[in-house]
Amino acid sequence: MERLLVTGGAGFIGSNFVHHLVEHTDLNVTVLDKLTYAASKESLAGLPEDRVQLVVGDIADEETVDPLVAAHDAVVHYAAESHNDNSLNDPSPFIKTNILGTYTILEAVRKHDKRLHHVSTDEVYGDLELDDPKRFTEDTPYNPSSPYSASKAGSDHLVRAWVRSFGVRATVSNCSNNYGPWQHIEKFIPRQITNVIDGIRPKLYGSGENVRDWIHADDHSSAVLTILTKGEIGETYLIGADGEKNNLEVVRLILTLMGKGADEFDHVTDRAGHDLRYAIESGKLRQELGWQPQFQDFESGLANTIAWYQEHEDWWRPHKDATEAKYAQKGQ
Ligand code: NAD
Ligand code: TDX
Repeated sequence: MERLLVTGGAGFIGSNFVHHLVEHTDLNVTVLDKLTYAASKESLAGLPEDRVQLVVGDIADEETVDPLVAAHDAVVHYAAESHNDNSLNDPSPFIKTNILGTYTILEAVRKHDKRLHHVSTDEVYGDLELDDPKRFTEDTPYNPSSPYSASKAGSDHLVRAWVRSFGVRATVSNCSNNYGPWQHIEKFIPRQITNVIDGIRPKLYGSGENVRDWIHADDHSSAVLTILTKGEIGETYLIGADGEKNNLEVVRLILTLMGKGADEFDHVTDRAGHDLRYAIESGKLRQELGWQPQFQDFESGLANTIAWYQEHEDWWRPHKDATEAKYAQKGQ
């Protein structure tokens, strides 16, 4: 494998993956990205031009996708509409990109017999009770709650069907909540960090008892690279770093790490259909493929992330007012 096509490589996790590839492999990378509101070319700035190329285009456009897939050895598919709150406001781009876009990628890898890794989320499994001793495994039944998670579940099913019916050489991963640099400020952690920088009180949906299982984006990247190189075709791997925290704890930690009082936040209108808890059991990936996360200490990973947003205000500032105006309309 020499040439890799990375869809969505100008987004949060995709750009972290491209940086990871440049640092840890000799691969040449083409990023295919539509450059939606969630993307940023700056996240790829400074990477060696002889190894990383950006093609601006839509994954649902067969004429763009087909020749690119033909010209690469493998595809790692990150491109998606990714924000639950946006999917509640308008589901249509989620259906087009996440379902039709994945279908277009699948038809191209089938036609040209290329290896595919499909990146997905733990949200396809629905949610868990707070006191449930079980966590999500590769055998947990699908039960998505939001238009976003339903569209990702649909894309996963398409990949599994193309493996079984057409012999496409694909793997799937379902990862828990990522944090780290280059995450759009609509998402929970960077929204609260940039709120505190601006003197705005963090906004907690509902009671804040909802639990997310946090993993650093660089650990997600090393897991995807491990699956791409060592994973068994047709298999699904869950990616997680044992990082369960409720939202209240996370907001309090952000506030204290930023020198504020732990209670200087507001409770706001809850998300419709808000999933209560996600938790990943990642034993298969660790035992069969020998992967393990490097960021084991959430507090220090969060402190690094806070420092990154403090140092990169030029990157997020242009989006802050519009992002907050959208939330304000919904009392959030
Ligand atoms: P993001 O919204 O930050 O980035 C998505 C990228 O895809 C953007 O660069 C955007 O321009 C691009 N894109 C969107 N529609 C496109 C289209 N039609 N054609 C080409 N490019 C398009 O998302 P993210 O948080 O980086 O998530 C990346 C992937 O990882 C998604 O598939 C998501 O479901 C999955 N995932 C995310 C998380 C998380 O915590 N953020 C966790 C598990 C899995
Ligand atoms: O202002 C907020 N206040 C708040 O309490 C925001 C934006 C969110 N929240 C809550 C909702 C969730 O319980 O914080 C938690 C995390 O919210 P998001 O950052 O929107 O992430 P989530 O909905 O959990 O989904 C994320 O993880 C799984 C990614 O956005 C998805 O792409 C991924 O699949």
